[in-house]
Amino acid sequence: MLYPRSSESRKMQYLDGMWDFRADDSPSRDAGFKESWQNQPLFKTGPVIPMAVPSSYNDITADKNIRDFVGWAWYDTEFFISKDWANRRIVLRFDSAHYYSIVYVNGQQAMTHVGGHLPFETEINNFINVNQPNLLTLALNNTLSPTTLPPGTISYKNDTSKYPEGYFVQNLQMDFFNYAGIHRHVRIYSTPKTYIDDITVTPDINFNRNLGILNYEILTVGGTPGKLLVELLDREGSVVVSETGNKGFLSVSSPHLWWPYTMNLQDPGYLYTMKVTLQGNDSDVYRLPVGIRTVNVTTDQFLINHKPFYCHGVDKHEDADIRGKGLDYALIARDFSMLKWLGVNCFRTSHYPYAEEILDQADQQGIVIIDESPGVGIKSNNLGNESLNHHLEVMLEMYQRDKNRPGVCMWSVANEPESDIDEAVPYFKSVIDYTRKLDPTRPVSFTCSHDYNSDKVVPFVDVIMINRYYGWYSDTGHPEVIQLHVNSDFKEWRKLYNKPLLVSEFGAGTVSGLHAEPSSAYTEDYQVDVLSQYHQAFDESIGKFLVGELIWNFADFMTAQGSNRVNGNKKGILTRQRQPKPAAHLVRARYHSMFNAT
Ligand code: GCB
Repeated sequence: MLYPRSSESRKMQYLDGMWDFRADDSPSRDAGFKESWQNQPLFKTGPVIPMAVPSSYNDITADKNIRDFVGWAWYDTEFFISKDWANRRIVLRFDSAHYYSIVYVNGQQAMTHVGGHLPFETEINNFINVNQPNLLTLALNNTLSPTTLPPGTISYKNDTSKYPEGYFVQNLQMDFFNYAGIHRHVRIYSTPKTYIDDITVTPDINFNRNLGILNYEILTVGGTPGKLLVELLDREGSVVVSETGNKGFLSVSSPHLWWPYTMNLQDPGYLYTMKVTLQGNDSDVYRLPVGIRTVNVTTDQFLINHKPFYCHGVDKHEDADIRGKGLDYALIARDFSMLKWLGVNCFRTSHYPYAEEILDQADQQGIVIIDESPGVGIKSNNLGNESLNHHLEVMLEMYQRDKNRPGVCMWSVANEPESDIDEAVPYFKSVIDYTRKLDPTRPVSFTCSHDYNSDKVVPFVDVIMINRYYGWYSDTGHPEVIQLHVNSDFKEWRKLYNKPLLVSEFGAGTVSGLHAEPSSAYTEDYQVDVLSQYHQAFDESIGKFLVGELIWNFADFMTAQGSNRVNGNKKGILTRQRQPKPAAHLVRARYHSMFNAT
C-alpha cells in the first residue's frame, strides 16, 4: 500500500477536524447496530459531542465514562466530492483507528479493519454522490480480547452485593493506556483509473565499484498498462538515472548513502526521490522517497553500509496529554528536536507501529528505527491459530507499509512474550520466519524479558534484544548491583549464542521534582544513579558484542491505573510534556560523546 501523496495526477482531501461522536453505552452496548445509526447523521439518533480527529477520545472530556469507555464508539462527518473527481478512482483511507473499525459511506458498509496501528483503505466510487454531501460513519470498538494484538481480557463482576449491576473491567496485558479513537489522518484521494498500486524498493551497495543499486518492482492496476518510466532524482531535483519497465534496478555511481545522523553529521538521512510515471492518456505519477543503505548483522556487529553501528537510543510511545495517541505535528517536531538534543540515533517503536509522519522524520533525519509490531504481552493463552494468523497479517501490513523506509533497520515481532514455554516456539518461529521471508534484507527480533537459560525463542532471532530492570523490579534501591548483574547476564548470553546483543529496555521510575540524597526509588537522583550504573556496565561490552542501548523511556506516559503507577509510568528521562529530568542531561552528555565514535 502506497502512502497517499499528491502529484500532478493525484489529489488529496483531508477529512480531519471536528466529527460528531457518541459512545454506545446502552445497556446492550449495541444500540448503534440495532438502530442502524449509520443510516443518518448521528445527531439525529441521539446526543453527540464534538470529537477531534485525529485524537484519542479518552482524555478530551471530563467524563470518566468516556475516558474508561470499552465498546462501540461512533463517529461521523460529511464530505463533498469535487465534480472533477467524478471519473477518477476515489479512495478513502484511515491511517489508523483503534481497534476494530466498520466504515460506512452513505449508510453502506465500505470496509472493516482489525487492528489499531496500521492504515486501511478502499475505493468508494460505488458509495458516493458527486452532487450531494456524503455521510461518513465509523463504528469503532476498542475491546481487547485474547486474539487481538495487543491481547487483553474483560472480567465481569457479577456479585451484585459487591459490584454495581453490569460492572466489568478490561484487563490489559500491556503497560500503557488503551487509548482509542481515530488516531491518525482520514483522507480521500483520487488517482487515474489505471494507476500505480505499489512499489517495492530494495537498496544494495556495490562497495568495490562505489555503486548504489535500487532494485524495484512496480505493480499497476486497471486498463492496459502504459509504459512505466522510473526516474531517480537527487535532493536538488536533478535526474540521476532512469529506467523503464515494472521491474529492474537503478544504478547510481558515487551514491549519497543514507547514514544515521551520528555516523555522518554533515549529511545524514540522504533521500532520493523515485519518480514513477505510468504513461498513458491519463498518466499516473507517484514520488517515493528512497535511501541507499544496507543493513547486515554479524556474530557481534550491527552494520549499516558495512560500518559498525551502535544504537544509543530510547524507547518511545505515541502518548501525550489530551490527545492520547492522536497524531500531532507539534509533538512530532518537539520529539525529534529532543531526540537530537539528547543525541539519540535510534528508537524502537515500542510497542506498535508508529504514524507514518513520525517515520518520515526518522528517514529524513537519519534516525534508525526498530519497527515493532503490536505483539506486546503475548501469553500462553494467546498462542492459538487465530492469534497466530492475525499476527502474520499484522506483520504483512507492517511490512507493506514500511518496507521502503531506509530508517527502518530491524523488525521486532513482539515485546516480552511468554517465550519461556514450549508452546511459544512454533508460534514465534512462524512469525519470525514469515517476517524474514517477507523481508530478507532486515534483521528480525523480539524483546526478551527471560533469562538466557529459560527463553526458547531467542535461537530464531538475528539480534538478541533483552529488557532488564536490575535495581528497579529486582534489588530496588540497590544500583550498586547493576554492573555485576549486567556483566554476568551478558557473559551467559554470549556463552550460548554467537549473536549481537542489544539492551532494549532499562530504567527506573522517576517522579519529576522528587529528590533524596542518598537517592531512593522514584527520585530523580535515583534515576541518574541507575542509568549511570548501566552506562558503566555497557561500556565494557561496546565494540565487542553489544550493539545498542535503549532507555525505557524517552518520556513519561499514561498507563491503566495501578498501585505501582503514579498517574502513569514515570520512567521517562523527559516528563510527559517533554521537559528534561536530570537524567536527560546525563544521557545527553553520554550520547553526544558517542558521535562519530562508532
Ligand atoms: C517492560 C515493558 C514496558 C513497561 C516497562 C515498565 O518490560 O516492556 O512496556 O512499561 O517494562 O516500566 O515496567
